[in-house]
Amino acid sequence: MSPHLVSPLRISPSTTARTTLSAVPAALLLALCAQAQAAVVDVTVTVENLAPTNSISFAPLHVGFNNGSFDAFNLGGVANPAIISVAEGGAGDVWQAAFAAADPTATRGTVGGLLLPGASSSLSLQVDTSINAFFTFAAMVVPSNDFFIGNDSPTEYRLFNADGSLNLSSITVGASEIWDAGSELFDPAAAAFVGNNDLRRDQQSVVAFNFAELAAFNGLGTGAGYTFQSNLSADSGVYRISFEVSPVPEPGSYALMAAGLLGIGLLKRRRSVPITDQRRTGAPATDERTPAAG
Ligand SMILES: [Ca+2]
Ligand SMILES: [Ca+2]
Repeated sequence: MSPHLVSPLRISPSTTARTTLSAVPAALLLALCAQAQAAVVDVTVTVENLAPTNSISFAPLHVGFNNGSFDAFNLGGVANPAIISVAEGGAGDVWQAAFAAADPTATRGTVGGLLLPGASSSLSLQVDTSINAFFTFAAMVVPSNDFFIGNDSPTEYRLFNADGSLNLSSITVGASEIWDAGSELFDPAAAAFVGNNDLRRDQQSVVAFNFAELAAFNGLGTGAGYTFQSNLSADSGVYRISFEVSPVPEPGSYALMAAGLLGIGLLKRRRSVPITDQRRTGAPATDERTPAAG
């Protein structure tokens, strides 16, 4: 075999080691940190009640960043216990439990308290955008017996793109998008916020759009002290949900960063060794930090 074919393969072990040490930590650090930051983000959810003064208020908003598999209700279908727990009392405990069972890796939460007309509230959550690209929400409308806002299709709001960036910055709900769960009969005496919420009577109907019935509460005193006046039309905006994201490094990327810095530190230490050896052997030093002559 000709020496010309063999010699290019004669790379000394030390050269190989140095090349690997210098190239890998930095490249790996950058690549994996970028990946971690793209997947997990800090999301601030801000909710605003856009309804006119003295009109509808809202119970706390239940939210879930999810994989698009949890479907809480259907237009024209009989309301299930999950959406009834939102629509009739606002607590949403069954909704949260059903969500967790259907999609165990979803990030769920509840934003704010009672949201009066003109008020706003925020909540921040860490979301893995690679598995929870979709957003689902539900809140009771008060006063009502069983009215709520929420998304029928679990894939209606894709919040994140494949690269982790925000696909939409806000969702605005109009009065014409308010739902009647069809589970509790209309009765001001039994309606939350204006009556005794424990006096419910079965309606045995289905989920349907309905905001006009809210005007039947006009003139009643609410739990917050104002006298209710619906003042809603079909094109009234009643609720806005806004999203802001900022990157959050995962704990794993901190460990990786430390490993990368350690690797670079070791490399610098290795490179400093020949200079030290030169001093010990009396060879001319290549730096200028030589001791002053006595
Ligand atoms: Ca549905
Ligand atoms: Ca009803």
